[in-house]
Parts: sequence; structure tokens; C-alpha cells
Amino acid sequence: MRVDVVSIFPDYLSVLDLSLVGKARQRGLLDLRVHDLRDWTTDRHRTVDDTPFGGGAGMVMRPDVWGVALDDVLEPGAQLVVPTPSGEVFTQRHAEEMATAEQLVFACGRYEGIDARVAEHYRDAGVTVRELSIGDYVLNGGEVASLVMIEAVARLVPGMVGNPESLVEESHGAAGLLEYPVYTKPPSWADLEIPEVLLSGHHARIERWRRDRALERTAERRPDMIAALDVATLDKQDLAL
Ligand code: 6GU
Repeated sequence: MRVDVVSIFPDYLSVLDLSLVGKARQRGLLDLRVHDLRDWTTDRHRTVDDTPFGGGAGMVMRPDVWGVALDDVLEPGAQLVVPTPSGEVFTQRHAEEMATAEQLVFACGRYEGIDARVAEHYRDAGVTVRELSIGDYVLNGGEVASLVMIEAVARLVPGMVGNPESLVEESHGAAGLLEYPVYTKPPSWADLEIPEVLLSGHHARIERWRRDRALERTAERRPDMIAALDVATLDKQDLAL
């Protein structure tokens, strides 16, 4: 998979050399390129922004600069991601769809955002354009949000996660539940014992216990996820809870 990030702070993306994403790059699974938007400016001051039409606070990023940059970077079949607090909220479902793209291009805005014609123009040209937020809070720009989305997508690309089974049971997976609590050695720590059932060796009882804890946790922390559950996926014992 190829991923391009265009930003006026390319150094913000330097952490992509590390960890799982960094290893995937070394192994050639991920072709990740970070670009400085100002490389596409032509004026002495390398200007990327201007004042908003209609007035108001802050500065808006110019569509002409973004246009030449994106025309250069976008390959056929690319998905264009524009991180913005006014986007749809990014979920595991978006990550799954984005993981199938041949190329993802992240256009990181700063200031009050990018001139709205940029997203419109590339949509009109037939590009899949995703304006995405990572949650209901405001960041200074799209760089950190891009890091979040790149990590979520990269671990879904075949070959990137060591054990593909670890992708199956995790929170926000197909079950629509948060993950159950997990424990390891030592069995007794700080006067706290691990749940006895996990030592029983009784596979069916362990599975039942884990599902109950997942349901309990989800009901307490994410009632919205319980409301969204497909009733057909629940068994008799779930409903008894
Ligand atoms: Cl994608 N961008 C910015 N600037 N702030 C955010 C965000 C994105 N998602 C949540 N807050």
C-alpha cells in the first residue's frame, strides 16, 4: 500500500519511522511518503493561506496551492483523506474500507481549514474523498489525526500484524462489543487475584465468562454500542443479563 501525507509540518510525521508502521516500511509492505505543502508554492514567502471570504477569525488554506500538490501526488484509484473536526467520525469501518485502497493521500490542514472547493473539486473528478474527524475535540491541525488513521489502517493491511487472529476478537470488531478484561502472570498481585474461571481449563465456561464481561463493560462504558447491537447476534444467556 502507498500512503502520502501532505503537510506544512512534515516533521510532525517523523514518528512513522517507529514501531509497527516503521517496520512495515522497512519490509516494503508500506510505501509511505511525507511531503511539505510549501514545496508547491511559487511565491517568495511560500504562502499557503489567506483571509476568509465573508470575514471572520483565522486564515484559510488556499485551494490553488493544494490543487497543484494533490494533482502531483494523487495516483489513479487513490482515496483522498481530509482530516477535519467537521468531518464524519472515523471508525473501524472506515479503517477497513481505507485498508483496501491502493493509495491513501492525507491532506493535512492547519489554521481554520482548507478552502472547501478542494474536497468538492476532487469529488467531482471521481476521487473518493473522505472528510474525517477522530473525535469531538479540536486539534490544531490534521497531522496527529492522520497519524491515528494511518496506524489504524496499517495494522489491517495483510502481513502487518504478526498474528492475524489478534485482529479478530478485539474491541470494535465484528461482535460490536468492547473487549473483555485480560490477565497474565502473576496470578496474585497487589492483593488482587485473577478470576478463577480462567484457571479452570474449561474452554466453554471461559468463553461464556469473557462474553459476559464484554457485554457488562460495553453496557457500562458504551451504551450507544449496546443500542446498535443486532439482536440476532445475541444468545439466550446474553439476553438473561
Ligand atoms: Cl481530523 N482535525 C482537527 N484539527 N481537529 C480534530 C480532528 C481533526 N478530529 C478531531 N479533532
